[in-house]
Formats: sequence, C-alpha cells, structure tokens
Amino acid sequence: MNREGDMRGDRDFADESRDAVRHGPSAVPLKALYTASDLEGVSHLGSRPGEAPFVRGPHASMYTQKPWTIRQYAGYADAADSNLAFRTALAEGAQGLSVAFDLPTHRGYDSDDPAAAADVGMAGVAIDSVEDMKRLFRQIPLDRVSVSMTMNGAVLPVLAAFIVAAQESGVRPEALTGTIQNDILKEYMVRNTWIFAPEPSLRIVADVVEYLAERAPRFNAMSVSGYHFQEAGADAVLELALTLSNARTYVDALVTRGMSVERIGERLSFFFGVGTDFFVEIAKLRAARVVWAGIMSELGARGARAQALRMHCQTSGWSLTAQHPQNNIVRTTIEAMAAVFGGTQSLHTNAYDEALALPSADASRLARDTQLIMQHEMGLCDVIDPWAGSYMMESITDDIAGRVRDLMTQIATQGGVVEAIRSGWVQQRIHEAATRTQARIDSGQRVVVGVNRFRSPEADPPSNCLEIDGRQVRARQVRQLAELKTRRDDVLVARALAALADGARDGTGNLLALTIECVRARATIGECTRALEGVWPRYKMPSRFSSGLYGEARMVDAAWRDACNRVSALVTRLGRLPRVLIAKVGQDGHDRGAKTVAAALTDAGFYVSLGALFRSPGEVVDDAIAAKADVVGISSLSGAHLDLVGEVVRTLRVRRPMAAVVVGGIIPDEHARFLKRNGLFAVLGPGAAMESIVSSFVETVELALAS
Ligand code: SCA
Ligand code: 5AD
Repeated sequence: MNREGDMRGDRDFADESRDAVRHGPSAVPLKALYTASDLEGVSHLGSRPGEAPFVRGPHASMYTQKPWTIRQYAGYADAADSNLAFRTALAEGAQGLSVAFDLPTHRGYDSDDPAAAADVGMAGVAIDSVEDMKRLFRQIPLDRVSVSMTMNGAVLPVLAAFIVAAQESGVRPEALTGTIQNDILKEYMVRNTWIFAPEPSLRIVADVVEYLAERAPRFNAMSVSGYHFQEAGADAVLELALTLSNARTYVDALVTRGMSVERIGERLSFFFGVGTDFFVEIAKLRAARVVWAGIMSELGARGARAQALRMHCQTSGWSLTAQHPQNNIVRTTIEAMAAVFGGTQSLHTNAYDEALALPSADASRLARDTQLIMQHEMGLCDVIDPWAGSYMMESITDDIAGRVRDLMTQIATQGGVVEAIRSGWVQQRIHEAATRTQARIDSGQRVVVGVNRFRSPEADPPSNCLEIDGRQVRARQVRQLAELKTRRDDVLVARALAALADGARDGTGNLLALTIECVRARATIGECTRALEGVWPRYKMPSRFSSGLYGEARMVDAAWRDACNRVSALVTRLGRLPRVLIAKVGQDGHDRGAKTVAAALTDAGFYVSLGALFRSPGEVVDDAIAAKADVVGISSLSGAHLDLVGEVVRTLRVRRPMAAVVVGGIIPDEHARFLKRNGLFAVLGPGAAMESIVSSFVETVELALAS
C-alpha cells in the first residue's frame, strides 16, 4: 500500500466509533482519537476550580490545600468490636469514620426480634439503643472526627441515638461533623432497606434535614447516592440521572416546606460509585458537578457552597472477583485513581477479599494504605484537575452531561421519580442493564481477567477471611437489651413513643426531635420503629424481572444453546416446564443477582417465580409450595446463610420433600460443605457463568426426580 493509502487508513480508523470493541456497554460511545474539533460547543471550558459550573472541583485549591478524606466504610459484629476497629484505623491513618450497620438495624428491628435473628451483626454493626451507640464511639472525639452513617430506613432512631450519645459524652449537636445518608428514594429503586412507603419516608427525610440545618449546621444532612445504582447495574448516565433526579425531588420537597434553596444546597452531599470504565468514570464525576450547578442555579441558589456538588466515592464492589482475589487490589487502585482524577472529596477503597467475606483486618489495611500511598507517594495531590483541557476528557464530560439532562427530562415528564418507582420503570431499567452486562460477560465480549479469560489454576482462597459468630453477637445484644429495659423508666418511654406516633399521625412536630426524646429515655431502635409502624404500616413491594433480553443476547452462543437444549430435554422428560422459585431470605435486599438469574433461567426454558424480599425461611417454603417448585434457588449475600438456608432445607424436607435447594452468593467453602452434608443440593459461587447455573438447575431437578 502506498503512503497516502496508509494515511487514509489511519484517518478512517481514528474517526471510527470504537464502541464495538470496548470492554463494556459504555454510557457514552468513545472514539479512538479526539482532536481539537471535539471541543467545539463545549460550554464549560475556561472555568476555574471553585467556580461555577465547578467542573474542575468544588474548591479553588482542591487537594493542594487539603487532600480528599480517606474514609473507609466499616462495621461488623457488635459496638465494642467495631469501636476497636475504628480506633485502630484512626491511629493508622484513616481520616474520618463511616459506619456500616447490620441489616436488622437498617430495617428497624432490634436484635431480639425473630424477623432479624440470623442477620444480627453479620453485614455491619448491630445497634439497638443509645447505649450501643455510646459503646461504638467510646474514646472517639466526636467534635473532631467526622462520622458518616449509612442509614436510610431507620434514619430517625439511629441518628437520634448518635446525637444523644454525643450529647451524653459532652459534645453538642452544633459541634458534630459528618454525614447521614438519609436518601430513601434510591432504597426503593435498588438498595432495599426501606421500611415505610415513599410518602411518609419523604417526610422523615425532610424532618431530618430541617432539624440538622437548625441544630447541627456542620453536619451533611443527606448523601444522595448513585453508588448503589452502579452496583445494581446502571451505566454512568443512568447513575447520574437517577441520583440528580432524586436530589432534585428532595430539594423541591424542602422548598415546599419553606426552606431556602441556598440553605438546602449547603446541606446536600453526594455519593458515587467508581467502576472500571476509567475515562468515563472520571468524566462522570466532572459532569455531575456541571449538571447539578446548573440545576441549583436555575432554582435560585447563588453561593458556591449551595451550587457546588461535593461527593464521596467508593470503588466498585461488583467489579471484584472471588477468583484470584489479589487481582482486586489492582482493580481497586485504578478505580480509586479515577475517583481522585474526578475530584472526589472523600473516598472508600474496597478490600480485595470483598467477594469472599467482609474485609479481614489485613485486607482493610491494604485498602486504606492504597489511598495513603496515593496521597503521599505519587504526587497526585500536587496538580488541580489534571485532565482539564484534554480533548477526550472535556468532550466526554460534556457528552455525559447532555445525556444526563435528557434522561432527567424524560424522568420528569413521566411524572418524576416517585412515579417512576411506583410504575417499576427505574427498577426495570437497571435490571435490564444488569442483564445485558451479564450476557456480555458470559459470552466473553466483556473480559474479566481470571474469570472468563486468562484463567490460571486457582490458588487457595485467603485463609484469614473474617468470620462472625452471629449467634454470640445476638446473645450479647439480647442480654444488653434486657438490661436496658430493667433500668429505664417505662412510663417515660411509653409517653415519648406515644408523642412520636402522634407527631407522625398529625403531621405536627419534627420527627427527629421527637425520636431524640424517645431514645434519650432509652427506647430502642425497634421500639421507635414500631411506634411509627402503628401509623405507617411496613411497606411491601413486588419483585419483578424481565425475560427475553438475556437469551436474545446469547442466542448465537454455542455454550448457551447447549444449556438450553438440556432444559428442553428435561421439559420433554417431565412433560411440562421445570419450575423454579428464586428466593431471598432474611433482611438481605441485594437482589441484582437474584433477578439476573431469574431472567436467564426463564430464557433457558424454566418456569420461574421470583419471591418477595425479606421472607422468613418458613415463608420461602410457603412460596415454594405455592409455586410447586422443583428447585428453590436462594441468593444469599449477607452472611446469614448458615441459619437461614439451613432452616429452609430442613423445613422443605418436611413440607415439600420433592423440591431441592441450591444456593448462590458469598458462601465460604467450609459452610458450603456443611450445608451440603445437611441436604443442600448445590452451591453456586460468585462468577459462575449462566450456562453453568442453568446446567446446575437441570442436574438438580434430575437428581431430585431420581431420589
Ligand atoms: C476541603 N475543604 C477545603 C478544601 N478542601 N477548604 C478549602 N480548600 C480546600 N481545597 C474543607 C471543606 O470545605 C470542609 O470544611 C472540610 O475541609 C472537610 O472537607 P470535605 O470536603 O467536606 O470532606 P469531608 O468532611 O470528608 O466530607 C465529604 C462529603 C461528606 C461532603 C462528601 O458528605 C462525606 O464525608 N461523605 C461520606 C459519605 C460516606 O462515607 N458514605 C458511605 C456510604 P467545611 O465543612 O467547614 O466546609 S457506603 C454505602 O452506602 C455502600 C454500601 C452500602 O451499605 O450499601
Ligand atoms: N464493612 C466494610 N465494607 C462493607 N461493605 C458493605 N458492608 C461493609 C462492611 N460491613 C462495602 C462492600 C460492598 C459495598 C456495598 O460496601 O465493598 O460491596
């Protein structure tokens, strides 16, 4: 080929959209080459850090004056265990705290509640009362260390307990710094720790913001979260559009109650996930600030503090693998770099053993030290917004911002986010994105090193995974609850709880102020929640999934067709479709996996029923009987499988002996062996390709029929 031909070839290549060869379905198509012409029409160019639209960061000096806060999310077992972990972390370089609560606390159950028994202390720290909260922060100066609390459903009693615990240790609310997540809308969309229906929950959110603005003005009253959308499967544009739409809904609700936009803006903070799409993730964080500044300015906010979006970021848990866990250190480091280049204010880096268990002490230290190395050894804090001016970065920042605005308009014209939750539109969109991603991984179009390509012999899993003895934690909590109840003035407690219920019913009084009085009198988290339940019954939400998408994406794939043929043969043998119940049990609301598996099994030819969330083992068995299930597939990600799955197996054996149980999720090998010895058919670990899951279900039905 002559030289001219070569050059033409190069140019053609450069102009071509490379979406088809990218590592995943990106929110924005990337080109192989960007040039000056890609900057035409980009309106945010030329702005400075600390100035609207804040694309270059919320502060003028950014990390050159103060690096981002190293804030590791942590919590497990009971308050004393977690307190020790917090104090050790602070002594070793952590700069702020971030509390992970256990699932019963999230859902407003005390540790002695039968609905919560198996989950106590498993996925976070168990907090039942202000006494637990005091133990959690023993010897930690709450006027100097900022504390983030990931709490949404039970925000009233948990935040009340924090405020009272601080007061009783001599720290006034005015001195408290930190953040309460207090973002209920995304709970209905993905995270699933809601307790009440959306409308009363929005009142709770607003009461919390108002109280904090008045009494604890240094505390961020909300951390509007996109992280969970990403973890559930959303791409960058969907993550931003939903997060900013939710934030906008909160602002509107607060304005309606008479708060000024300026004051609201100063109270808001944000939280995003940072995954493996390196350039797009940096651009996403920059675009988030541009879009939000525009919204706040339109609403009338004038000050930088109210217009600038401040954010926490967490590296992606979903991107981490159980196979070759050390590879996760590399993934997390690069994701953390994207968060830093995107200008985050605060960061959590995930532990490498995340797909196997809660972080061990070693893995937590390594995750934190990753950030210390970034701050102190790599010079990353020396230059503000180093990607500014890059043809690629500025172009995709602008592209993402435009797409986010369009999607937000689409959500608004549908009646807004509350309506989009009620119709199931949001849940469906995220689920569909997750299903497509799974199909791309299973077909090898999206590479996951060590999982679907470049596999090497598996090393033994790390031997020092954190094991929690949930029964022991629960026994301690139950004992302490009983002691608390003997020492308190029950009349005072009853009066405070009645006042809280009245406040909820009549719409009068600030619910956080009322809850603080309950908690001060030593009412428990569960009692406060039950008082509100008397007015607002616990919400129920149907679980849905979409069939068709997964199978369509894998239609041309021989491995998938083989698996489908095995199902067809089984159908012929049975003379009907094999029936599966996909179930979640206990307080674990992580349903991405359950929904994806339900979708794929349907496409393979099973008749699938997807159970509701938060079922007890007995209710799962009821559902299995109602569905006439041949197999019950339980998804368990909360660590409570030994008790919960064990009980499903035992009860099913009596009530529907022909049905077999398989479990998928994070199940240590030793537990898998134990459960199998006790009647479980199979365990499907993280990273299993869908065809092997299908085959496993087929084999389970065949074996169950034979026995
Ligand atoms: C910072 N400051 C500067 C500056 N940089 N001042 C001048 N020049 C600069 N360059 C000032 C700030 O204005 C602030 O002061 C103070 O320094 C602290 O900085 P900051 O940026 O506000 O940092 P931080 O206190 O860490 O707050 C960050 C953020 C907050 C605003 C994002 O909301 C936060 O910490 N969020 C964390 C949320 C979190 O950890 N969530 C975990 C979720 P002033 O205050 O005086 O202005 S985990 C989860 O949900 C996932 C798992 C699950 O359970 O589902
Ligand atoms: N301790 C530490 N990290 C946790 N995560 C969830 N619970 C805990 C906990 N108790 C992190 C994991 C998970 C993400 C949602 O939050 O990284 O993927």
